[in-house]
Amino acid sequence: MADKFTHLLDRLEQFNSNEVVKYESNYLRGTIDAGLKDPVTGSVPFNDTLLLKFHGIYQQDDRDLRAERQHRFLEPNYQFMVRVRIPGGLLTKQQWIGLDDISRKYAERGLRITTRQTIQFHGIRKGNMKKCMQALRNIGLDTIAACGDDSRGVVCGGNPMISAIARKVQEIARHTSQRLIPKTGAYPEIWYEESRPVQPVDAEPMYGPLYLPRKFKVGFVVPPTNDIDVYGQDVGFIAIVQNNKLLGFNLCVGGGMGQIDAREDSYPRLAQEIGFVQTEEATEVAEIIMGIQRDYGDRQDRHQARFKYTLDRLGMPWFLDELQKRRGKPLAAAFPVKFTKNGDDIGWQCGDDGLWQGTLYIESGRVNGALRDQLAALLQQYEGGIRLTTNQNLQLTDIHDYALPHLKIRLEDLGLDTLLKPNLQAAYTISCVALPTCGLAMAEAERYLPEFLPKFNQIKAKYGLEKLPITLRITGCPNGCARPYIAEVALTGRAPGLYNLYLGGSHTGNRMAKLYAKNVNEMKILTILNDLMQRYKLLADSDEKFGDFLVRTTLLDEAAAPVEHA
Ligand code: SRM
Ligand code: SF4
Repeated sequence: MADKFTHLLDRLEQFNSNEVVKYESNYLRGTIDAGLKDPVTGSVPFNDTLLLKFHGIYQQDDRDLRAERQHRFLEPNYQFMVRVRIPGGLLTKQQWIGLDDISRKYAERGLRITTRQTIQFHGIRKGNMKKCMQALRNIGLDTIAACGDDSRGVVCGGNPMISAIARKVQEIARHTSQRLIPKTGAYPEIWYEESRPVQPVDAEPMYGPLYLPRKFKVGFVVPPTNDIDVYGQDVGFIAIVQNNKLLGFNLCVGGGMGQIDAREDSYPRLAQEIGFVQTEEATEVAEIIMGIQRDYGDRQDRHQARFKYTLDRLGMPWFLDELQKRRGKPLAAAFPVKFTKNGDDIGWQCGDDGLWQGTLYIESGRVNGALRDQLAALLQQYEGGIRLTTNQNLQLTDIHDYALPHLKIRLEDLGLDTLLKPNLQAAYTISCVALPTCGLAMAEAERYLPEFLPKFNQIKAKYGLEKLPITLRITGCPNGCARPYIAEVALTGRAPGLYNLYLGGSHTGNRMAKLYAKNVNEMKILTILNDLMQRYKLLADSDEKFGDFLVRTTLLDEAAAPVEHA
């Protein structure tokens, strides 16, 4: 095995400390098992916190309680976030019921639908971790590579319930996820307590003992809806459909949203379309590109380790050449592609197979309290499937004509019908988790959205813009978990109550937004938006999107040097 990776192992001494932790972990085992059994602390040793990520788990602590516990000389309120692997967001009804059950038994704050269409649990205690993971296995789910330096949950847009093409793309996304996950036996050993077979010589044939330099994200999308924000993925596949047949995919590479305000050499980046691959080549191409990033990604500086930086450092001609060498042939030319929208179609839709689906708006993806109970009650008499979206919403899928009237009545009886017709803006708005669980949050996001959104809507209403969809994203820090830098309007947290305001991304997610004002509070943000929407009302072309208007009328030039207001 090692031979395949000597080019990396020979340089281990030059690499950052995470690389050494991975190398010494015996393929992600570390001392995780022993740490879970230590009753003295609610935490696990530091190195194991790094390894746990590959198992889909983050050690966190409740930040609302930090100061008080410190004052009382107590250790932080340690708890774990568990992220499930649900490629393409597809679940059966039984799986949802199982997830709901896990959330009640082991988690706090219910279930959280993420911006990569999976479920996260928050607040799981160390002593419950194995039970949680085994309960997931019992419903046919796992958390492998949901976090960590590996290929993360593969996202798939285009709504597989609506067309045969999208269903095919969904299958490829699932297959790709399966192919790209680590193959180490550590996962079943630790979580399911399966006995350890003799370690194969090639324990990680694709990854090797150092895995990837950083996270790696793959997504599939079916135009005309760019619901997954394909240009924000490390590797994106855009379905090309002709005469109702899936020809293959335009390939785009090098997207990424993360940035650190303190580092000028960090930046969000749009993926570039570089060519076309046949349908049956997609998974292999994803694997090849992952291999290139494994071999050439920066393993010294983790802040420069994402694939987008590898591309910018080594150059696109180099990358295309390397890809061609590894594939044995060049890419075909990309097809012209047009996206016309983003977000989800909330409400009812009928697929080409005559089955219905209802998309429910879930604010910030949080399913807890009454909503969790209402959905649980609904599922008691429900025969369809479930799909989670990258806009944090939940779809009821595969509903036959004959079942629809009854389902509509049940939704009404349970008070869930309102989620099928929220305010239009809601469908274009997402926020990340942020406080109290996210260790990197500098400001509120999920808990701020319910305050901010009505105020945003009030301004829209003042200028009669209720029917104008504007992609709006809020994050608690610059990391960009709600993909803010491609939104028409975005707030990224800087400090409690203060945000950077980004404006002018395209509605379809293929143009970057620009930093308009730095460190602004709510009053300033609302004043700026009020001013811009007033101008939009007066000057916009008919059907012009808000982001396009800001760019066309060069209002964004004002931001050449973003205003600092703190
Ligand atoms: Fe994220 C780190 C939550 C999608 C970029 N993200 C985190 C952590 C794990 C914080 C940490 O490292 O300690 C957050 C856990 C919060 C919590 O308490 O749950 C977190 N990210 C999320 C989720 C749950 C946001 C949400 O509200 O839904 C999303 C889970 C997706 C999933 O199911 O896999 C989530 N994160 C994203 C996305 C969007 C996407 O992938 O489409 C991005 C931008 C795309 C990208 O990766 O470039 C994103 N998360 C980051 C980054 C910045 C990475 C970088 O390149 O610099 C971090 C920080 C890091 O990795 O160092 C981060
Ligand atoms: Fe946490 Fe920042 Fe991601 Fe929000 S954007 S979840 S605050 S890392």
